[in-house]
Amino acid sequence: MDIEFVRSRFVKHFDGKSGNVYASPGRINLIGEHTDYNGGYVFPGAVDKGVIAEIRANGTSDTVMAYAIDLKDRVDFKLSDPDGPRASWARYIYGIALEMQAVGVPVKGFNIAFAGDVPLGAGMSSSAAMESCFAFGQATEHKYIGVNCGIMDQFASVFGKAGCLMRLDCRSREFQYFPFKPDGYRLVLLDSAVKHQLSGSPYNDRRNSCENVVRHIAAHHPEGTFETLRDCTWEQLEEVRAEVGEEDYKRAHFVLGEKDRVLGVCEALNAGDYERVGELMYQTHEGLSKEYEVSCEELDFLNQIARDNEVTGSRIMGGGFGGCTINLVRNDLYQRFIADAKKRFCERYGHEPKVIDVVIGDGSRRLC
Ligand code: GAF
Repeated sequence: MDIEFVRSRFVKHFDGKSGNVYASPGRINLIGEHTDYNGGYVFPGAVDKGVIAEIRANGTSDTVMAYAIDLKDRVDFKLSDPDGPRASWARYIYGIALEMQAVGVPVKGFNIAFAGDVPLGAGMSSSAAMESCFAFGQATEHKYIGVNCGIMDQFASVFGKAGCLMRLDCRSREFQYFPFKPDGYRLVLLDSAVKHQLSGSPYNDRRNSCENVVRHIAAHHPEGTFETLRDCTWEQLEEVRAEVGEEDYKRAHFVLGEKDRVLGVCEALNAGDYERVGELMYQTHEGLSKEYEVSCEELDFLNQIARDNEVTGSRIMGGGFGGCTINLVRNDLYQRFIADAKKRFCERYGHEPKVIDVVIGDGSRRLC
């Protein structure tokens, strides 16, 4: 990401003056998928790729002039317009500004230009990177984009720390940094280029299924407090199996297992047992594919290639429905795995997967 590049565009597109520059990263997630909105644990880290935005007050009461450098698209809108802008990228800016006003921050007109290098639609949270350059990303997703996401992406983007993953308890919001420099292994993402877009996708349906199961369990146990699947046990899930139906049962079954797997990964990391971390990653992939049903043919194929190459661990990363796999691979197997993945994927789908080596970077910050 290049500050000078963003500054040159900002100065050119507006009134020649410079503003303040902020950076916010995308994220990876080692394990703990679809657990955040179920009150469970996640294990993300910020990456060295993200969004840089330059911003300056423009002296108006509520006019925002926004320039998306990569798209070469300029949109001006008023914060007082109840509908807001139509361009989806501009709706993030609109949503964030309105959410800030809603909590009492006086937001006036401003100019903004931004650029990013997080691959779009790869499941690395380019939208959270954009939102965290400002604040309040999760509410923006809910109210202005239509994705009832959990807190993981924005949290990782804001609190990321170079060289560390973090275990976040999404119920209490307590988190702990875990230095992550696996001796003899590396993390690599393979982007299927199947564009994952959560808005309008069955992402919200998955969340509804989980909430439905919680409601049924709560009805059986009026003495207890059941806010999310985090509060539910395996036995309680079995009790409501027939009444919630097989589909919702499978979704909840995955989530309960995933909660345990994150804890299993923590134990394995503490013991330096990366082979165990990898086993749990494969189990997560199975669950996301067969129970939560957020995989696709291309991602299952990439997972199979990882297995064939004896890669330690591999799974879909992020919300699913496209995007990439995250792979924990021994250094000595890395070249062979990547070459095989490129060759076989290209033979089947006519293009190679994009290879993204993971470097764990810092969270949101002001650059100048
Ligand atoms: C997306 C969402 F934005 C996150 O909140 C999380 O639910 C993730 O999918 C799945 O773990 O990235």
